[in-house]
Amino acid sequence: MTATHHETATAAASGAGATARFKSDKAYGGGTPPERVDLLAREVLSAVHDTIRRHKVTYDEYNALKSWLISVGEDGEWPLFLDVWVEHVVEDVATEHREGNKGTIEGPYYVPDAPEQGSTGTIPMRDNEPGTPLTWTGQVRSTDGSPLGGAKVELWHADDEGFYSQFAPGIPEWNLRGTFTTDGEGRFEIHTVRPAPYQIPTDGACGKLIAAAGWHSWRPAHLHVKVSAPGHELLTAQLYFPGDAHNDDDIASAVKPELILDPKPAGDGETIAYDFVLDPERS
Ligand code: MBD
Ligand code: FE
Repeated sequence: MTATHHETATAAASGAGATARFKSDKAYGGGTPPERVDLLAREVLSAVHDTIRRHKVTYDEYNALKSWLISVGEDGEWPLFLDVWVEHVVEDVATEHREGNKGTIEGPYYVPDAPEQGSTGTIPMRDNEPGTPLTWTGQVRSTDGSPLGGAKVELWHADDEGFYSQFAPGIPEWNLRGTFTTDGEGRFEIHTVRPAPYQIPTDGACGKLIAAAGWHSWRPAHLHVKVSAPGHELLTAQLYFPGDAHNDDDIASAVKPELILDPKPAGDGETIAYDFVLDPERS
């Protein structure tokens, strides 16, 4: 199948989708106590004030910021902006106690409840889905080495053009999104295709910031996963491919050396072996 959504993929449409997804699915942090809001809001504002004084920010620059912030909301790009430039630090802090697998950011394009595929299966994809076929075998274990049968491995990733189903037009709803459940020995085998690198939309507010600052707009190709098992902390991670030009300068700062795969050629595609170790929940 030839993908034809190129012309119609817009920042505003994928941003609106990501914003709706977030609002339908996430707690808002409404329980944050006033002392904490006071402390954090004051410190962030104070860092802004310091920057203005240190660099003698002008009214022109202040108005450029104001109009840009308005456009982030209009384009629905708050999820994209925050997940690209802020989430990686939140993730580091949230998982620094872990002994098991390194994780990384979730990003804006996760959708829960992707179709169940069992322990061995093919992720939902189109007939003749473009891209190098990928066979991934792995095992989920606890930090004490015991295999975790019945663990969930939720996998979602971009297609061979860098587009995500449900956030770009013209792609079937659950394309390249699936839930796998490990067998009694904690093992799984997943068939999919290699994703392409991801470019931040150039026509939205985030793209305007990138262009205005002279940055590049790329994330390296990646597979997103959430791995979960009863009594264990949820692991959110991404896996990367060696040699990707942007592994060293991911715009979202989400690559860690432990998350880079070692694919081996096999037939008309490649195989990867990657296991997960989950931390037991802390009491
Ligand atoms: C992505 O695909 C992604 O994973 C992140 C973190 C941000 C933007 C797009
Ligand atoms: Fe992604």
